[in-house]
Amino acid sequence: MQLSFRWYGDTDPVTLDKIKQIPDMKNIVSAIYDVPVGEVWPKERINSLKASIEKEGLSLAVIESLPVHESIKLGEADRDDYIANYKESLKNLAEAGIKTVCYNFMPVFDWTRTDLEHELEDGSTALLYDHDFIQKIDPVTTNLNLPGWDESYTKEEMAALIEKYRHISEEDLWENLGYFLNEVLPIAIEHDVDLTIHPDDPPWSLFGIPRIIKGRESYQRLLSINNAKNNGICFCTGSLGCLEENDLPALIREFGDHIHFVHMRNIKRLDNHSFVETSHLSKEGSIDMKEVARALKDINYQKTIRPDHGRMIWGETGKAGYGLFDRALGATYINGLFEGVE
Ligand code: DNO
Repeated sequence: MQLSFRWYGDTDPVTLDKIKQIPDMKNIVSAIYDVPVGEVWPKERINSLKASIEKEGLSLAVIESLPVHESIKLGEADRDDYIANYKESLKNLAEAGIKTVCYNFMPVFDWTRTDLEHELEDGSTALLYDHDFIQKIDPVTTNLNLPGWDESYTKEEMAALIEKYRHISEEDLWENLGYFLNEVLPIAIEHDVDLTIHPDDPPWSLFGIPRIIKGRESYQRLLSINNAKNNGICFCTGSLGCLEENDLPALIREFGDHIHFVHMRNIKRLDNHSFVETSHLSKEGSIDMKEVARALKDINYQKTIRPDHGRMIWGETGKAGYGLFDRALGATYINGLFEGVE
């Protein structure tokens, strides 16, 4: 496996010169953050992102994410324009030598948590998801600063968007995902780029809006759209692990040919669908990380893994889930797990 680290570009307080001091860290996962969703990523921007990473002796291994415009997820009349732009961005990325591109098909809200600074017993802070709270609130009127939300929407725009999704079923969303993949996969295949879909986080419907990438049945259906290896999976242990029924090692063994990117982190499942993010260690959460590593070793996984969210420790402040220290500890733990299982 190739260890990697997410870097949010020049404004990220976690700088490349620090990242490269993490043992065995050579690959960067990044994206272009200031091109509005749906527009083409220009070649020059991709090349300059790549150059800034290479200047530090690291390599840009994965794009996370090339986001999918809501018109595509909603199946609206102008989706073809956005799909054409998506294809163009994919080609530009392929020409720059990028082989793995991550995306998600979560309507409106990407990853959702209710508390970004939940204090753990040891004084560190972590991300928490309280399901009862989510069920009680209206996402438009509640002033929540959730990490995965597209902040470019006004409240009115968000309300209108949510209203549209309330008329969309899971079936409709699957149909729209199929339409999108049937269009973009030929380009990915032609340029040998692996598209990897991130699971819904958490993997269930929120605010009456459908979500479809949740576990085994979702992956079977995804691959029934197209079984090319380029129709890939970003295997996120923390997202899939929110559902106890998801047997992570079994999923890895079953869908391994399509797994081209892995996010490793641990969560502790609490009552009634709530969960808290813990350190990466197996014994601190609900996920047996060693068995995940063993399954990846069994399928001879050679691609990229990144330590996912960390807690905030040692007084660090910064982007929720994406500080340096605890993710670096996670990276070192992952290295140890693989050294052990190999
Ligand atoms: C959160 C991330 C997600 C992920 C996207 C992929 O920490 O795992 O925001 O990047 O869902 O498209």
